[in-house]
Amino acid sequence: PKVIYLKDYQAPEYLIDETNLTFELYEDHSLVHAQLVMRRNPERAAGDAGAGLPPLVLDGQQLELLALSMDDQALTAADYQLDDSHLTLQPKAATFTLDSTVRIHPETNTALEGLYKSGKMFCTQCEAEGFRKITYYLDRPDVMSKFTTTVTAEQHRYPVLLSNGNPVASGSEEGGRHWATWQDPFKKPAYLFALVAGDLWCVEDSFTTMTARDVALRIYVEPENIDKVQHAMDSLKKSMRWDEEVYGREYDLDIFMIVAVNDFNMGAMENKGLNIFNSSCVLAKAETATDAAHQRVEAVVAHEYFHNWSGNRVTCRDWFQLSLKEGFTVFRDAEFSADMNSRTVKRIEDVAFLRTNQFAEDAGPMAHPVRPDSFMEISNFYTLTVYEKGSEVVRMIHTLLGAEGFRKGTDLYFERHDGQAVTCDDFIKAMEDANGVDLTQFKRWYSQAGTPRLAVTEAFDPAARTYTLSFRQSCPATPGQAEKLPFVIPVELGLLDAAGNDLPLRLAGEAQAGGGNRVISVTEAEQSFTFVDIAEKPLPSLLRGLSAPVKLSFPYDRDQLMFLMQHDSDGFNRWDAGQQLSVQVLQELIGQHQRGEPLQLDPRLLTAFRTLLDDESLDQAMVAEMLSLPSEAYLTEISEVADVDAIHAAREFTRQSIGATLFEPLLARYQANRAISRETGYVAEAAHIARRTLQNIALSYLMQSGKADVLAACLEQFKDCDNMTERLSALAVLVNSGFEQEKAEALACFADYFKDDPLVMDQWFSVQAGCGLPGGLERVQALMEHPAFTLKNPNKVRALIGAFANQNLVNFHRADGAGYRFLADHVITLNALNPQIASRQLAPLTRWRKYDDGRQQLMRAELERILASGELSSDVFEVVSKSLA
Ligand code: BAL
Ligand code: ZN
Repeated sequence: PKVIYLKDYQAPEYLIDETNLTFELYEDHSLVHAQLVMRRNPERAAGDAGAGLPPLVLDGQQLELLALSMDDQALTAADYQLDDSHLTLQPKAATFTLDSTVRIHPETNTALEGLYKSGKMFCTQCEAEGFRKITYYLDRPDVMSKFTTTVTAEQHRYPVLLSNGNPVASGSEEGGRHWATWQDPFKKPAYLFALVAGDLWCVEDSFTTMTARDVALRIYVEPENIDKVQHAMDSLKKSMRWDEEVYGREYDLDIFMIVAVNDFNMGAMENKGLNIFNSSCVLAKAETATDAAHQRVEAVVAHEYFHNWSGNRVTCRDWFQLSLKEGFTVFRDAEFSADMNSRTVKRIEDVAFLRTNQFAEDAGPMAHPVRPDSFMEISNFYTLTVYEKGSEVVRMIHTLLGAEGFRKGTDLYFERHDGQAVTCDDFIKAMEDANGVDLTQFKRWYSQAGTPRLAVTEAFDPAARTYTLSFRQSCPATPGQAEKLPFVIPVELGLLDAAGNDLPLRLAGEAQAGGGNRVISVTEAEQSFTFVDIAEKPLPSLLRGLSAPVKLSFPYDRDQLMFLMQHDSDGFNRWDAGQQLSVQVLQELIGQHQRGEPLQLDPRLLTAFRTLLDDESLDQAMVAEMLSLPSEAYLTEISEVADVDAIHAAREFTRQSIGATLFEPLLARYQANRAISRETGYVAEAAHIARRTLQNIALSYLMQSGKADVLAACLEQFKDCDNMTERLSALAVLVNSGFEQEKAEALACFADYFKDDPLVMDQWFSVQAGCGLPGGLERVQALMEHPAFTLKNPNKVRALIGAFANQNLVNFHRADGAGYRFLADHVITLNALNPQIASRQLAPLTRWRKYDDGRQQLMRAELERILASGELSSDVFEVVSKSLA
């Protein structure tokens, strides 16, 4: 495959003012008629007088060209060149109309890109480059066009026919077919095109916008899911209101539709006026979806809705700018979730995810800047770096400018660029111009890959009453980037006195002290900040809320971390101090395991956890977060060389010690919370979610004891609850226990009851795939044969293969390499079926440098086997070849 470079970007030679599409959908093929009203791009026309018009090169893949005409003149094969990805022809005039008819095969499209069938319905996924599998087109985001779409299909099978914009006409045809025409008044790139045809039911509601316009809201699902839509509808209305209140952004069409489909590569897609969702990100009711799933639905509905402005009204000039819309929109959805739920807990969850997964990507062979410089396959760049780190970059701008300054910047950005396809630089320029600041150095966050390190030391001078913090920043080399220049690192901090209060802060040279929390900007490789009027040596609380996506180090001892856990005014840093304490304790145990010594847990961790459990005034959600140990994946990420077995042994030993030593307070919390669950039934509110989370964490620790009465409590919860949060937690605890008979019965009973609900079965697969008890690979191999499993459904692949390789590290990294062989076998099969999903599943193998020599060799051998396995998709080829480089 060819490498595409950002530096080679050129504006399009031609533009498409109007796109008129007619789809004829049949069971064994479909026909697409496209009429494109085109003209020479004036931006590129300077030399035309002498040189004549350049050729028109349209993108097109897997299309059978049946007819082509220009300005109503039929073209023959002599008039154009056709290869497997382009149609090239020579326009005779600067404006012209091109008509084409192609035949495509959605019914056999297993890549789920372009037009395809999910179950019995037709649907589309065009981002990033799927539209070229629908018709010949200028399939690039800077070509924006007004679309009119007519869909014709058999009425009985496909009573609902949808596309972008507003419905303008419909009717019946002979032979039991019918049609509908949709018109989208907003110009858009082809990646935002959508079409759906199916036997769907919908839940309808309405929203009155800030200028008192009524918008019809419809969520379409297959009939059996009609009772799982209310939560998404509520989330949609909250999102629409929030975007008006926080960003001043109003919805612009008269109708907003969401469609749920079972087979979908991504989480969801923001097509203009017609969002298409993976059913896992829209369907939720208490009996079948956990609290976490409900929160994910709320977040994804918001994310896709927010794209209407950050993505659709203002879109990307080219795919290197993907983070322009994704980083910004992730930041917007994270702030929305923070406002709807607990801000601190949301930040904790996001940071734990970022540190475990994005930091690992930044340290691996696929590391790339938030705005990549090159790619082979753009689908490989829908990454945690573009999304999550991109969001952190926007968050830092928010931190540096403050909420008001940031809003001034977004107002200017939307005003200046509405209807345009723009770049990350345009976004920054709007922030600069609206605030009168210079973000030139800050922009290195877009161009330099890797996670910066920030090492901090302190010096207290009692005589001068000064306290100095010295920062040293560095950033490891990443592929293609050996040296990095200093970043702008906003560090939010406080200094705690002996009683745990924030001291008023005054930097040397400042006239007076400010509050106890402030942001300083570290901009140089080495830089010191001296605080004055400091009578006694304080304890610093650094990088509050993770104010920059960096790895911070400060030589805290364990007593200091325990102090911060209790006293830091910043909830996030209280949690983070607990995590650092746990990491220190776990790393000590890992060392003991490696040296063959008996494991001895530092009792201070148990003391800290007991304090949390005993304090009933604390927010239960925070207690639950703080009682959660760092994951094995995170412990792997922060290791130089990850010792899989030692990490697993240390963490399991700690869990057992917690369960044994804190049995009484854990049981008290469990019983009290479970009693409320029984009494109130399921309540979807934050306080109840927090209570259930703590209840289930307590249960998982208690079960480590192996006591019969804990088993009885677990079985009681499994059988006698009214919601998936309690049921699935009880099942997971059983699956990870040694109670073989009860486990088998519970799994069978669950599968029998929920066998017809694919999303619940995904959870059933995941719980088993993640079980770290010996024999994990064999269990997963057996589950691959289960009738509910299929490689053709991305959710199933993620639930079983993905959960095994990413969350069951001790089994996946078996020393004999059988886990690696298993994954490689399925990547090879998936490469032919669905390249995007195949490439995604590869990630754990790409991290081979983290492991010991033996495992490194085994992992590399599997990557080489994939490379030699035959014709590889560009998706898989890019990841494998970069991993082996
Ligand atoms: N644009 C792809 C799906 C999403 O990020 O919303
Ligand atoms: Zn997005």
